[in-house]
Amino acid sequence: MTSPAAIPQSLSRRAHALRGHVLRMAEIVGQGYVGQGLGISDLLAVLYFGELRYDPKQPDWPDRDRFVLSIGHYAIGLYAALAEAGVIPVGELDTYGSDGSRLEMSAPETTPGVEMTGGSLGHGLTQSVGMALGLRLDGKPSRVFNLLSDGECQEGSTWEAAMAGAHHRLGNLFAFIDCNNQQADGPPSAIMGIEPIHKKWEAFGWHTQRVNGNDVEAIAAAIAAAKGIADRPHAIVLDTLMGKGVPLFEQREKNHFIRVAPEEWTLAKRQLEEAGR
Ligand SMILES: Cc1ncc(C[n+]2csc(CCOP(=O)(O)OP(=O)(O)O)c2C)c(N)n1
Repeated sequence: MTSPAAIPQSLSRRAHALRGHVLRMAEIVGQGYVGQGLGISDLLAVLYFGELRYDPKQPDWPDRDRFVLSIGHYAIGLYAALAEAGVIPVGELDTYGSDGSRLEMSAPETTPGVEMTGGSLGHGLTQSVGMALGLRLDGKPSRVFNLLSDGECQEGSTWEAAMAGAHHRLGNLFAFIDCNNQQADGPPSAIMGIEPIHKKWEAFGWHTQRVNGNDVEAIAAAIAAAKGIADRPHAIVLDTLMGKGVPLFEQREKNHFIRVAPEEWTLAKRQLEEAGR
């Protein structure tokens, strides 16, 4: 079981390692949700190496904290974290997205460490509210950490769940909203604007903070502050940069699903290496 005591420098190193795993998986399939995996690595490093209570050798340990990935297509990031944490073998990452692999492009709950089958967006917070309520009714100390997207904030089911979470005063529920300012067809402001999104969570009765989602210290501090409040669920809005750590991908205009030319991988890996120095 991990203890929530890692220091920020080691968290940055972990985030860098996760980005390396993301590139490795993406290069094998040649395309995909690379920008999301790179953008969310800082949060996943803070959670898996500084906050979550889990046992890598016993992923179904009943008292574990639950990490619920609403956005199934971000699986590439989650697999990177699960491999780095020792829940799945690092070598298995090479099977990502291939026929018969446990590491499907959209995470299925049959894979160790995955709590919810993703794919259909807008269901993660509803399930997380149910889990948090159930855990509390069972007298369990476990907490639920849900990662959802800015695009999911356009879905009614998210707000029903937000209302229920506040009504039941679920202090054991933490929602991270990845505001990477992209959805499949462009920025949310051009599709259906969601801002000021932190004020909406606040208005729904959640203890709300907004931080730079690519700053491990800021994320860890926000979680620490949230833990001081027991009678409300917690929303932490993360402003992230898709492709973070690899300028080649940071600068792509439409980076929801990136197609990468074979020769670009060498540059991408070199850029990540330089960012990690
Ligand atoms: C209910 C539902 N509607 C539509 C889709 C198709 N879809 C897959 S990813 C995606 C983009 C959603 O935007 P966001 O969640 O912000 O993801 P990002 O662009 O940051 O990856 C869409 C519309 C889906 N998976 N589920």
